[in-house]
Amino acid sequence: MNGPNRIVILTGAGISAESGIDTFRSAGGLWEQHRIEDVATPEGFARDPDLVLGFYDMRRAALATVTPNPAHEALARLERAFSGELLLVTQNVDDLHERGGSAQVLHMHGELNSALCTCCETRSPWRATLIDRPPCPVCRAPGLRPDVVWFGEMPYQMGRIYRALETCDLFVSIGTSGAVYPAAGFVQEARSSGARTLELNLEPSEGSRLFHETRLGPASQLVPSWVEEVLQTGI
Ligand code: BJW
Repeated sequence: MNGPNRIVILTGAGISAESGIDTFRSAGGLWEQHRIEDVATPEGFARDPDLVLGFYDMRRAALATVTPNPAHEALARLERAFSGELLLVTQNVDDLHERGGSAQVLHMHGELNSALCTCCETRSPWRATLIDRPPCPVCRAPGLRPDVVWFGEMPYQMGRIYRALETCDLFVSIGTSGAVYPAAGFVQEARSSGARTLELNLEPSEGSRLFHETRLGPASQLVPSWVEEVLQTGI
């Protein structure tokens, strides 16, 4: 194959928008209905835990009612058929990549279906509500919080992500506004390592000018056609 041997793909809320999950920064998005500093910071959680636990319980319940779209399914096809190395990094806390068929997904901002114990720091698979203060399955303390990364906290597995960015041939960013670091800086990391960079998004993101190529449109159309391109021509 002539094409890239190593691909890093970063996804954001835009890839799940057509499944019916609100993005953060669009009109009618999550941050229009909730103040970021109230629901997505450790300080907000300390101030009003019921508000934050209720917000994530509501989103976890909503997640069970939606299904993956053709963009998630196309990335799963790519994972199965691509002969090189592929790292799929998502900022999303939903599980639509997994339900769409992807076996290896790195959730850098955590997962809705996981709880983090503030007492023993164990991460446990979680489908139920948290607002009723259930005990941690490991230490039994009633100190569970959503296992998600809030502003001011360190995203998961950054070492592994930066190592992959240093050696990738192609970096593809899908459905993210480029407003939140460190993910917004991945394109520059990849470029400085010599990778080609491609953005697939509904509209130009904050970092569009940093990409070699930007394709605009809905993820459910752009992603399947890009995947076919890679599998047929190797790019
Ligand atoms: C479609 C579409 C369709 C729509 N098809 N596309 C000043 C400068 C630089 C950095 C900082 C700074 N001050 C503070 C910071 C750091 C801070 C930060 O970035 N702040 C910014 C506000 C500037 N970052 C942090 O604190 C992070 N931690 C950190 O930096 O630790 C230190 C560190 C140091 C060195 C290395 C590493 C770390 C933590 C950030 C945590 C973010 N958490 C959230 C919440 C997660 C839990 C939850 O879901 O509630 O993560 S915030 C929220 O934003 C969520 C998302 O993952 C993230 C990104 O959003 P995303 O996915 O881009 O969504 P949108 O809505 O913004 O965009 C959607 C896009 O899709 C749009 O472009 C649409 O057009 C498009 N779209 N429909 C295709 N159908």
